[in-house]
Amino acid sequence: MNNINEKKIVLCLPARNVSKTLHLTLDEIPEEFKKHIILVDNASHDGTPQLAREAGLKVIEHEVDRGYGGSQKTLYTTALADGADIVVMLHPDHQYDAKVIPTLVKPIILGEADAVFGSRMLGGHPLEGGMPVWKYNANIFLTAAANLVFQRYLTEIHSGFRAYSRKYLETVQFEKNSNNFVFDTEIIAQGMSCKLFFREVPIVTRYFPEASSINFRHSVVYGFGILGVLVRYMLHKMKIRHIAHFEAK
Ligand SMILES: Nc1nc2c(ncn2[C@@H]2O[C@H](COP(=O)(O)OP(=O)(O)O)[C@@H](O)[C@H]2O)c(=O)[nH]1
Ligand SMILES: [Mg+2]
Repeated sequence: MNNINEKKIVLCLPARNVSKTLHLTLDEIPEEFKKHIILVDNASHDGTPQLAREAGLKVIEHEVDRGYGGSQKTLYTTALADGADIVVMLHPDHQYDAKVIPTLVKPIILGEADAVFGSRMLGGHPLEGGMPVWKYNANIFLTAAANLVFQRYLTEIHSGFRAYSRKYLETVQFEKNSNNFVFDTEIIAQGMSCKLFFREVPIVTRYFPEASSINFRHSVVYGFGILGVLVRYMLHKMKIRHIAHFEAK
């Protein structure tokens, strides 16, 4: 089993008010990856679920806001129940180039990695792509802190464009993670703790008004949330405090 036709690849789209960008995102997905797409709508009020259904996607609605992390929990639980071998998280806000999906899933198909992240840092031109300078600096600082704590090297821990193997999602306790944006860091910490293998592929950066809702104040809260995960990971690894959700299922 090392060919794309033998693997069930399910695209997972966490969505909140993406009516302006959904079609732009879908149009970039290569044809052979359009078979299995799930969109979890997190209490949108701009008609996102209807639009997604019309586009032929499997749609699950959170009528009450359950957060970005909560949306991923529903997505991965559904994808695993649907028999996914590989899950790709793609933001439907057109921030990431879906044409890269074949490159993203390849190391998992080849059995070389359990998780593959699109990295804007590896892409080389995050500032030219419009990433604000303060975000660039925070990204470098938080990724460096994560590399120190995990003792593994990644160029970016904030990517919203990721592929996970079934094994990854069956190993880590992602259901126990937070319902907000810190979910993305917690799921990495769990994979590190369970000694799973990571890979990165270069991606370009896109910034435009609809691409990011997180303002400076929320980013500071998010940054401290990430540092909190790193501290808890360290305490767990040093056996000072046992944190059950860093263990394998
Ligand atoms: N902001 C926000 N985005 C959500 C939520 N649930 C799902 N999403 C989706 O998560 C993705 C990332 O959100 P975004 O605000 O663009 O974050 P950023 O790109 O990391 O700054 C987008 O595709 C949103 O539509 C939520 O509760 N809040
Ligand atoms: Mg975004």
